[in-house]
Amino acid sequence: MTSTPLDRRALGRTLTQLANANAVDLARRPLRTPAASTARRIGITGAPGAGKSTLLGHLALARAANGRLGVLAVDPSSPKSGGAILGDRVRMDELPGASELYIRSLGSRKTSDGLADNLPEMLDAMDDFEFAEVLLETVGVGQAEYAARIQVDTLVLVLLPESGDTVQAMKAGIMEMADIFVVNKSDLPGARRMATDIKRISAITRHAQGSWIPPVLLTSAAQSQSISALSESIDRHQSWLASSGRTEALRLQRARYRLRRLVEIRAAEVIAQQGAEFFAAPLAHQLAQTLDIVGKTGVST
Ligand SMILES: Nc1nc2c(ncn2[C@@H]2O[C@H](COP(=O)(O)OP(=O)(O)OP(=O)(O)O)[C@@H](O)[C@H]2O)c(=O)[nH]1
Ligand SMILES: [Mg+2]
Repeated sequence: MTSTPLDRRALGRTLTQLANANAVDLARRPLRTPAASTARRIGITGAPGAGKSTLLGHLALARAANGRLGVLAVDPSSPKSGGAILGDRVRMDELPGASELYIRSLGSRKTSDGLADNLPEMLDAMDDFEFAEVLLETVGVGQAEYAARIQVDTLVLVLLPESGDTVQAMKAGIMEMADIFVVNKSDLPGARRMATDIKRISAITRHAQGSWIPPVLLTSAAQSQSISALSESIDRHQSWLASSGRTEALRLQRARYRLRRLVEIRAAEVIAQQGAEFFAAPLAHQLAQTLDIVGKTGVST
């Protein structure tokens, strides 16, 4: 499936360099055409403690036979322990024959969107290293989901029974973003009822003919068939993306997001470096004047 064996050290080095790169470094990287994205990207997101890492570990085992598999876990609190926890859950000796699995935990330090620093570039690096698939874990509700949505092809939203997660997700507009809903820890009470509620809400929120109807699944770490069902659902969504032409659209959206992000990072760097000088500059003066004019004329932007 892949031509060269995975050079783990080189990949590790590349990811570290990218995590520390500033906007100028990033802008100097050769631009990738959307078509150069080759790895399937699957996002697993949800509230803290929803069981994402555990689920991801089981999914990795179920999907490793599909080719070189990368797992990136964004852990805003403790990047080191997050990786260790996930590492422990995936026992390498449980992997099928020639599988190649790479797991890395990423810290999120500067970013306001809750994702790891320079995650888009790190995901591109996974393409350079010929991964067939990347599973991405992100924590949080709100901005992190939006940013994750752009970076992945298939977004799995993990919810907990009787947690108020559905209400939170609805408020943050995540119900419309998810491709697959998972009510996890289905061994706990209230899981079935919650799945029914989500189906009802999802039926109201959706939309046009021919669009993807997000399935609502029940999963539990102890039930391997629930993990297989999730894995199959991911495959179905991937096929749907390819046949509907959505993959291309997603990749273009990603390229735009990335450009905007680069400009934002650069602006933040300039402000941090030049501080008062920046604000005293003619640009700031112009900005103030513009705001004044806008304020007086009542023009909204
Ligand atoms: N009852 C039950 N507990 C589970 C299940 N899956 C995971 N857990 C437990 O839930 C807790 C959190 O699991 P994690 O996989 O670390 O959850 P997470 O969403 O990755 O957590 P963060 O990364 O900290 O947001 C752990 O104590 C797990 O043992 C399940 O299917 N059923
Ligand atoms: Mg986790």
